Amino acid sequence: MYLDICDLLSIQYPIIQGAMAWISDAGLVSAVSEAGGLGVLATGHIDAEGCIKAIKEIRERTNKPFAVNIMLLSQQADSIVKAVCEQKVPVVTTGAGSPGKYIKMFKESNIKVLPVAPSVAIAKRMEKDGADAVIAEGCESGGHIGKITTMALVPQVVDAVNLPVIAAGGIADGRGMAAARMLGASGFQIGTRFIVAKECSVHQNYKNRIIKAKDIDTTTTGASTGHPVRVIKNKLTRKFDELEKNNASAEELDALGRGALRKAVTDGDIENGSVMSGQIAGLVNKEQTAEEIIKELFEQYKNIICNIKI
Ligand code: TUI
Repeated sequence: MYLDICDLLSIQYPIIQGAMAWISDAGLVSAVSEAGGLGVLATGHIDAEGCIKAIKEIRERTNKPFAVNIMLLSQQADSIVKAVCEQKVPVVTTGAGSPGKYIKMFKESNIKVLPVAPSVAIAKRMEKDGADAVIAEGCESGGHIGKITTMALVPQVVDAVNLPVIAAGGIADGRGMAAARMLGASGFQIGTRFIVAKECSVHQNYKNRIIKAKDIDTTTTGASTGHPVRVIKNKLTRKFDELEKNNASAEELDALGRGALRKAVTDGDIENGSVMSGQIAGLVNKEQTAEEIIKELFEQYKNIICNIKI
């Protein structure tokens, strides 16, 4: 079903900023929302108190709608859901699991729910559970990913559910948005390009690494534990490869990954830290404000869509 995602979410442009743990904080979220997209606060790395503080900070900086992402693998998910409902945020996105048990609470607080679905079966379950739209996220995305590409996933999810579909994974410019629109998507989630937004507080080394990245610079770690994570190749990923080759236990792999994202994002250690990034990083080549990014994305998208020839 095509439905104007801007009407559903009361935003100006159909651009949703992907939640990124340690990265999408109140500064980036409020800048994206203020520019007319949907800023999404990541909570995978914070507790309920930190989440409430960030929500208040966002509200001090913008009156426009924003979302909070619930990372369902987080030990704090229950308390963050409670906080988000009390704060009556307008929109929630979810990742890394099924939000089914929370949907009643979200609805009672008048919160729109947009779960990430990495497969058709999961998207159908999200629809049955009461989602307002689904985010079909292909494995080109950075971070924790599913198994199939955006190109293959989006049209299959569009055919399988009677909900608006937001495409995610491998989109960083107006061409990617137009391509996803052709597959039936009503909105576009973009993560990697917003890492280099001027308002993004990630360490400058991380931004520079994204800007320098080439098409084949990402890999996945943790495939053997059932939680593959897309990151930029470095010393850490070579250690993961070595451990996985030697059939290391899930505990050993978890220990290597623990604290690694913070090391890259906060300390700027891009060799020993986890530099999560989508495969589209090779296309991201300059720092801009969130407003410049959103205006450029939409202008390019509009020009393509309005000039399509057959
Ligand atoms: O969640 C993400 N991306 C993330 S979370 C994250 S933090 C992390 N760090 C290390 C290991 C694991 C996580 C970094 N990146 N994207 C959304 C996403 N959701 N990708 C895949 C899924 C997903 C998977 C299974 C959504 C639903 C699902 O359902 C399973 C079920 O049985 O219900």
